[in-house]
Amino acid sequence: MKILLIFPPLLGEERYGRLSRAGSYLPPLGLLYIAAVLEKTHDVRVIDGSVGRVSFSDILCQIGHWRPDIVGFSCFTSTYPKVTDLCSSIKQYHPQINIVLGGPHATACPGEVMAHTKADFIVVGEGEETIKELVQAIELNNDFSQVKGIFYRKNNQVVSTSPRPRITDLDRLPYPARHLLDMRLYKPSVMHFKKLPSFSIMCGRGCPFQCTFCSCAKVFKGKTIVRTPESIIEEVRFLQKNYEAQEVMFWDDTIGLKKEWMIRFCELLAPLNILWSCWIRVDLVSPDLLKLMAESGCWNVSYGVESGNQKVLDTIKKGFRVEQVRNAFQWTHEAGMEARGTFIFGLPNETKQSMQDTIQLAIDIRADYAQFQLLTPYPGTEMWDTLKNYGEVSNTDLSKYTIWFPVYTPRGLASADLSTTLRKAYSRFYLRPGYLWQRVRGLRSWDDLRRNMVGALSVMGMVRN
Ligand code: B12
Ligand code: SF4
Repeated sequence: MKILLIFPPLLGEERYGRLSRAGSYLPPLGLLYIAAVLEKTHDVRVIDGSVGRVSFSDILCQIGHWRPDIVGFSCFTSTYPKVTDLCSSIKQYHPQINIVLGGPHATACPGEVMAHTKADFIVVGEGEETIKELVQAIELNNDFSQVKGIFYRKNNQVVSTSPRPRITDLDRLPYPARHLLDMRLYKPSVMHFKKLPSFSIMCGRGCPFQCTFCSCAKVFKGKTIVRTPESIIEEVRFLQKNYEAQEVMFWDDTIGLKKEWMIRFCELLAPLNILWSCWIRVDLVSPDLLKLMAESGCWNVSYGVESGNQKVLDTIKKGFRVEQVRNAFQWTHEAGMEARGTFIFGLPNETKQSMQDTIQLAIDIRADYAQFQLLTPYPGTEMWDTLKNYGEVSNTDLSKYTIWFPVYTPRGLASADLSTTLRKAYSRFYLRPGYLWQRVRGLRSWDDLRRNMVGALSVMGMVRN
């Protein structure tokens, strides 16, 4: 069968607002995992509308020329309105095409998505096993009730099948089909790489923590399942050999849940002579682990700090203390690595003072890069269900649910407070003499200088009124 997989168009400006120049443009690994299992037995093409300037008409033209049997979309909350429009256009001109949706938003509210779009199927959660069976059922005109983990239409009704169990052995999965996209189009955010090309890799799926704003646990429900260090190292080698990778980024929700796993991982990475970076929780690191990470090539560690106020951290069930944030940043610097933090404004119980606490914490811990963003509630999260207890949704246009627009206002604050604080946070943090000196002192090459200049220009765009 001919299958076209699409990551909907989402321009840099729509995704990152004023920071578009500094944003990350990374391949859609979820869609490429789906492509990898399908291309073994089908003819598969992928369009990634998050890079370049892919328009609706480009997509419709490709569909008109190639005439796929199935079109699959990856659907985030922010891209849901575009997916809805594209489904309608496809059905209008090519009613015979089967449309399948997957990804975080389709997984979080499949019934609603079926009701409001012209999609024929939704694959809930992890998609590799389900899509194989679903495509086979479409090809053979079989009964869909046997395909676990889907929503579909039957006699004008939306029906669902029993849940699909999680894939327990991730080592068996093929690598994402990166060869179906032009990898030269992708680039991490300016301050998130030292050398190019740099590739993103996933080491596992799921997260055992319960932060109320996070939708990660929804797609990969239940257990956190990780690949063996050996399998990941093989993928790194593959990327070095086939794409001349100079650097890899581990984009797992949180790496290093088990210390022994992490130690083995570092030991195997060290001889590859590759730079790497990862996301980890502040309460999972220790000075000795960070030292080991640095010795094996890690130069940059990102932490989801979220808030500098303990009451707010407790409200979102973050599960760590501000003190642990301070320690993690200090130890990371002592190990010789950069430490980055992401911070959210507008969380439940947020006040003007707590937002100041957050900015002050980012400064105190000498974060090498701070990403301040606005709370964006996503369907399927605990926060989504309890929003009304703490404030109100001020914007229901889901295309604005990209973390840069004030869409939710906690009680006691106004929407304008959030936008103003966001701008002030960037200027207070980045335009300090101490920060500028920290960056200048860290310059090691012309490339470093160039990346810092691009970052600086983006920050100027952000702080401008
Ligand atoms: C890496 C990453 C990024 C990268 C790359 C994004 C990309 N192009 O994929 C960057 C930094 C660019 C990014 C940006 C954003 N991201 Co992001 N990102 C992630 C992260 C950490 C990993 C994604 C990943 O590779 N997962 C691994 C794969 C295997 O999982 P998956 O993508 O879900 O795919 C599986 C299933 O969902 C399903 N599936 C997915 N698509 C399809 C399609 C079909 C047809 C089928 C059948 C199945 C299927 O099968 C896949 C394989 O099992 C996730 C968190 C997470 N753990 O997933 C957040 C996450 C996806 N991001 C999120 C958000 C909000 C964003 C932004 C809007 C934020 C922003 N403004 O910066 C942007 C916009 C997205 C865009 N257009 O790029 C949210 C989405 C929540 C939601 N409900 O929409 C997540 C879940 C994190 C969170 N906060 O909760 N992101
Ligand atoms: S925010 Fe991070 S630690 Fe919390 S549930 Fe999400 S991925 Fe896990």
